Amino acid sequence: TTGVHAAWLPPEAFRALGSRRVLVQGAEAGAPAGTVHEEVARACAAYGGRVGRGPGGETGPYDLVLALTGAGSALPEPARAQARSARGTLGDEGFLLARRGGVTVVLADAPAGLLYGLFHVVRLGESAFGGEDGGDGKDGGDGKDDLPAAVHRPALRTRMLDHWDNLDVHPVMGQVERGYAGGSIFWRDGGPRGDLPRVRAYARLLAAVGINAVSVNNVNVHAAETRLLTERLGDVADLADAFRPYGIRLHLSVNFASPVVLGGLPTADPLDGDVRAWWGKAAARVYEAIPDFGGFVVKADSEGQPGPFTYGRSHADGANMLAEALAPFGGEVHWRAFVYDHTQDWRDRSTDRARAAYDHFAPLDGEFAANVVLQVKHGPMDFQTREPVSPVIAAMPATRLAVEFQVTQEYTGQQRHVCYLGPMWSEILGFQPWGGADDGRRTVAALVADPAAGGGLVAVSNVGDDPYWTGHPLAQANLYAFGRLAWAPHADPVALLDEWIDLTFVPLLSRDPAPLRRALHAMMDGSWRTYERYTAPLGVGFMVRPGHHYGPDVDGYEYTPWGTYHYADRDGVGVDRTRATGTGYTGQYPQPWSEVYESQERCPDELLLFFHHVPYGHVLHSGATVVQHIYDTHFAGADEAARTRSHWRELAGAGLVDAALHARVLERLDEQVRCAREWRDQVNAYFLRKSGVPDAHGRHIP
Ligand code: GCW
Repeated sequence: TTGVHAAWLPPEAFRALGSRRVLVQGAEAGAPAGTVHEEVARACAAYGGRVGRGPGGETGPYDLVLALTGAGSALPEPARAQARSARGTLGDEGFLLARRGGVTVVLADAPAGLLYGLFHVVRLGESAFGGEDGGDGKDGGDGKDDLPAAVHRPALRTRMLDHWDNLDVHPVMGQVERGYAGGSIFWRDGGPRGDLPRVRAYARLLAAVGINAVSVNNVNVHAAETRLLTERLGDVADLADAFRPYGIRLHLSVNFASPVVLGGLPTADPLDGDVRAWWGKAAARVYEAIPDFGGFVVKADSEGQPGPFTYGRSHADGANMLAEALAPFGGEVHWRAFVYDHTQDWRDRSTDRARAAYDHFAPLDGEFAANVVLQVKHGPMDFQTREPVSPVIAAMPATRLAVEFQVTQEYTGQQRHVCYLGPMWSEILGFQPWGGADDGRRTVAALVADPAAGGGLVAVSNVGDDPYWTGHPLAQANLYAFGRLAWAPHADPVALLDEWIDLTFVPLLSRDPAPLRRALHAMMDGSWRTYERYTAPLGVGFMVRPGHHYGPDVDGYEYTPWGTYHYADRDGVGVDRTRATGTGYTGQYPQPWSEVYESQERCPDELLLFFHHVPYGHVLHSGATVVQHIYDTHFAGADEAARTRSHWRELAGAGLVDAALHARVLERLDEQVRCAREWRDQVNAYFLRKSGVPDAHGRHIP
């Protein structure tokens, strides 16, 4: 759509494909295979290639064949033989890629696979055709640029984005809750925004990174949004129509109290017959309008949202009731595990917010219906810059679990700071809840990928109606990396950054991209750790300004009811979550972590203050005392932020990135540098004052 940045799908990224002779077989199977033909036709029109869709070779011979394995004898060789042997092995979304005798072949058993195969070819660029030279398809089949057949399948079945979008501007949260990229691309003034081309453009970007599910409204379901399930269903169906061609199923966040609010029933008790019947009818109406509807997302009994507790029922009762309504249609319930007491007294050291999800849900393991997915935030608190992996993930073997990330950077710089989250997510996905036992095969990624039990990966989207989609143009990389990691959790996040650079910037360049690549890596590879250095230290979390959560306020949440304390006093800092003397949270982990985290000596430095309250003079593994570490990292982090800006400044006028984009990023970097200094000074001054320990290097602490 015009006026909107093309992100990782600029037309130029289709040059290699668009200048070839391409056969698309199977487009007639409908969405999303038809999309493949449309994409190829557009690329060929732009770059002089030709596209055929029929059997025979009317525009052949072909450089690229994209086909369903079922196409059989309608395919030219070598695709025909390959289709014969691959047929039935590729799954709903997988594809095979091979190159033989100058022909690149992409085969899929099902239409979605063909679409993912197409975008894979786009990512490969010239190398899909044998590289920069000699890959013109006229090599006479001497085999020198053959590629052995490789099968690609998504590791996770569900790869989902949740939008926290409201229909209208919410008085406190704005339109998109924790949104840092403007208004919603779906809604405006209480109704549909009506820009379906923009929604399609979004769907296309998501398909290109493998996302296959989206929820289009906030998990805090306010009055108007409650009606998306009923009166506004037509608007939801319009969105589903825009997502469908890209293989993306639409979901809705629903209000647990809907039977009361919408249905006029006296109760929303999940065991009440009328309530169950109401949900059954509601689900049937949804599927009439949207036959491939994905299901419901539910935040219940959490931060004031209604839920089964009102009726003395459990989360399993609530989730299973909705599951029963959706089951006849193949829908799923994403029930969120983000449940805790937000009316705590800071003096009460026996209540620990970190314990809450496990305490609520682990006892329910095995009680959830087969089409319920329990959606668990990756950490026990709330999307902090550094948290341990949630113990819930290892505690519910008989429950389908999805892990939730936050691409929108609520606590990681709010899309004003450069903070590439790929490395954080990759650490989480690679975490071994049972340590090296079981040969270390059971990682978080493996748990959510399990074909029978895995619920996949979900993230809160960072997109809005901003011309760059994400407010900060470089925050596009987070969305890109999330999708790619949900497809291939073991991918190297730095390599994903290269993919993103190669698609977003490089195709637009006629000059050497190396300086741009170097600058972006210098700015982004370590940006999460940089952000960590100048914000809350050693895993203790928060220290943000209450309400909007941007910028430093060390004691901002210290005396509030939210359960997010650091307990700093004149002697020390940190939360004692041990079994021996603290809240007992460490006992929620299996071995070896329950022992590792319990021990001040063995606990990793970066999580020390999450698990332990220690004196300022406590010596870390790094050799520094806690208070000196705080000073050192805050000076270093703020300096690194300034260096990040220098790298970007050096690109000015070099013609490597568009001038408007350069200006937008620079404006954000100015704010990052300012804010990083503010963090440095507030945190350092706070701990200097509390501890009375001067900086060993005598640096000025204002
Ligand atoms: O992180 C907190 C946010 C809330 C959000 C909540 C949740 C949508 O501050 O804005 O509500 O988490 O995940 O439900």
